[in-house]
Amino acid sequence: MKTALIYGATGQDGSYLCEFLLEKDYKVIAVSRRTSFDNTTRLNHLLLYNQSLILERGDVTDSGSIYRLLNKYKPQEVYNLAAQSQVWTSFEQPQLTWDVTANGCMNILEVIRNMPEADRPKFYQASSSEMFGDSYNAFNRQDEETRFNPQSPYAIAKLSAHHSVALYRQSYGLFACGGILFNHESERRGEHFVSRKITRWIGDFVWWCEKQGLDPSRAHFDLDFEDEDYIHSNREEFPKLKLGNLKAKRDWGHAEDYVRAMWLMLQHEEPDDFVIATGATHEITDFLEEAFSCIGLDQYQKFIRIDSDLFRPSEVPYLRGSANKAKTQLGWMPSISFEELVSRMVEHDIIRSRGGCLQGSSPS
Ligand code: NAP
Ligand code: G4F
Repeated sequence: MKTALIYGATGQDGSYLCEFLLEKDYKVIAVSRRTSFDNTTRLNHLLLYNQSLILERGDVTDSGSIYRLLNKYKPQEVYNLAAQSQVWTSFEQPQLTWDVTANGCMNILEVIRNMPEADRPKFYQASSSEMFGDSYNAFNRQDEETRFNPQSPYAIAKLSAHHSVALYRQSYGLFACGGILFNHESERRGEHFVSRKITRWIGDFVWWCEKQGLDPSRAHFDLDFEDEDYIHSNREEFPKLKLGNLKAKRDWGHAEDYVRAMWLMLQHEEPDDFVIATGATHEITDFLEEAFSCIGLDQYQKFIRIDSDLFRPSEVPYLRGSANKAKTQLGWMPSISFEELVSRMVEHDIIRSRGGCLQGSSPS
């Protein structure tokens, strides 16, 4: 039985990766940082029934704790998914973002480098398409050869970690891979990312309509939208969905497909960096249209409000990846379409708002 150790196991990707590796018969060490409130919501359905899943406390900013865990379990594979992963927050907390997202990776690499060669695990680093910033190639895509031009403290920290992985691979012979993953979402996505913010709002809106006996798909006939901030029925009011820049384009896939790519990279004969993306790009407005159409509404514009405070000091305007290298060398292909991704998220959040109990659901 192989052992894998995951930093960031309590996050969106971490929970799917735990599931994926348990299905492959791994023993999985899920590392969770100390928080004042339970942060294992996305893992609880697995922790209840799996003897092969072990929850450990640790933090990527604490080298001693990394040393302790890697020497205790001597895993064959280490996945570093830990990060301060919100781009917006990185403008407000750049130093914390650097400590966790850049130094955290270096801390793990250093512990691995100092292990006896026979004990060294393979290492996966969660790199990001944010590292490209506003850059793309002659085919209007980003691939492994595209110049990096980071546009946020988050992207700068990720790029530093990405370069560290390449350096430790070349200089010390570590089996270390950087997965340059484009945006991937899911029913477990953090609630402050734009996709989940939209689908959570739709779930709550549907519930608000239903409890007043209104049909959400015909709701616009019964509601008053005149107020800039609130939608009014004849009994109650509901806050409009506040959003920032709707013109940015993202290449969105489903996290279930993307964790499979992480594992495939560590099974490849040579350590390398790979872009993981669907190859399609959509504006935030496309996401809105698709999500509102899931509840039979075609005019999302009436339900939202643009808030200038949500615009970023610097934006990544256009992401569209080319995953040809991963397709040919790893045999990786995405299986979940944009439309299926959006409808799964909307459906999940409607059930959630009605008070349904959902596996791996993120906390409210
Ligand atoms: P996420 O849901 O925000 O998960 C981040 C994880 O990091 C959480 O488990 C978090 O713990 C943990 N963490 C934060 N600070 C830590 C620390 N000091 N020590 C140990 N763990 C710490 O992010 P995600 O969407 O799953 O993404 C996984 C990784 O891929 C991240 O590194 C992200 O930057 C990167 N990435 C994501 C995407 C995407 O579109 N999702 C694309 C490219 C790259 P808590 O649960 O306690 O907060
Ligand atoms: O959903 P987002 O916050 O994701 P972003 O910034 O693309 O970052 C995500 O993907 C990266 C990979 O490319 C990861 F590395 C990173 O960890 C994270 O998972 O924002 C997407 C777009 C942006 O252009 C933003 O300006 O949506 C725009 N947006 C518009 N209104 C909004 C909002 N973003 C958020 N979070 N909230 C809004 O209200």
